[in-house]
Amino acid sequence: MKKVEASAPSNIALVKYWGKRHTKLNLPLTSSFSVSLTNMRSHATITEASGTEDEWDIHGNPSKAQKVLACARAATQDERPLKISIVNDFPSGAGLASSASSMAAFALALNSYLADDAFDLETISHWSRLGSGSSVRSLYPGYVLWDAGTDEEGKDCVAHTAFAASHMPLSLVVCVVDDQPKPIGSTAAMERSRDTSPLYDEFHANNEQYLQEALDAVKNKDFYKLAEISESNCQAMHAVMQASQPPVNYFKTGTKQAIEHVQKMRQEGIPCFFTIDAGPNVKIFCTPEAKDEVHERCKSLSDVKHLLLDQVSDDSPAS
Ligand code: 2P0
Repeated sequence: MKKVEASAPSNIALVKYWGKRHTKLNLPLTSSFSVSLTNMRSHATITEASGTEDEWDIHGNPSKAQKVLACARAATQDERPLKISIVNDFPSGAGLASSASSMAAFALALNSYLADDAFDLETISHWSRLGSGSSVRSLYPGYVLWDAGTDEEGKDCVAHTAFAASHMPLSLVVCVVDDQPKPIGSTAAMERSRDTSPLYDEFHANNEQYLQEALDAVKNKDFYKLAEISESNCQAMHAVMQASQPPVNYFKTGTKQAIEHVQKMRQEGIPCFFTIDAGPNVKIFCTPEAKDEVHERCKSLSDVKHLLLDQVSDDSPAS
């Protein structure tokens, strides 16, 4: 029996995506800039279904994956029922980008199963985007720029590696404050922000400048500039969320504790900065040399359940 497996990493945005120009197609209003990780990954396996229906073994509802599958089927004209398993080797739905990595892994597996790897990465990214916008970034290694594009159908809404991870190596310590699924999903929360937050337009108006400064900081290997831009962009996104009605608040007690801890460590000269996505968990980026110290010092945080270690990766998910 034919069986294919594919995997893709989680990615963390340094300049965030928080709003769409087309909801159904998951086309972002603005471009975003992320790093793809090494350890936190999703693994997709596809085999033949035993009956006439698709069989799903995935975390939560298969609705996002079904959109990716429909797109791959339309491209390949292959309607065979499939048995699909997608496993994340880190907490799912907790703001650790598990939809991104799982949809990227699934789209790669579909290209292998239905098309013997005939489609290129750009086409695969159009499939995976329908399940999760930010999954487009998980298909590329290193520092990744996802261009919002302007085409109505999203033909130019594509990502690429802007810099190799080796250009400016970064380590990551994730403070897991809560590993339960988030109270409101990203798509619904983005719509609420669009409809009610007075800070929504300003956040997007500033995107071009954030992007340029973040790209320059990486180009110049300027860790502290990247820290400044990335924290500022993260705080601006959470301000947009919190100004929504009703507020979108992903922070918990441990989130604030970890943020203060990062600020204290940086004042003491430890090169580190934080970023937070649609969940309470705090991602602390640092130089590889500082990783052990940051890791050790985060162990004392009483409201942090556990720590995950990772680093920016140069391994291509599609290789
Ligand atoms: C990001 N997030 O740039 C931002 C920051 C969450 C906060 O991209 O609606 O689950 O499926 O496109 O892919 C959330 O990503 O959202 C996200 P949809 P998705 O990382």
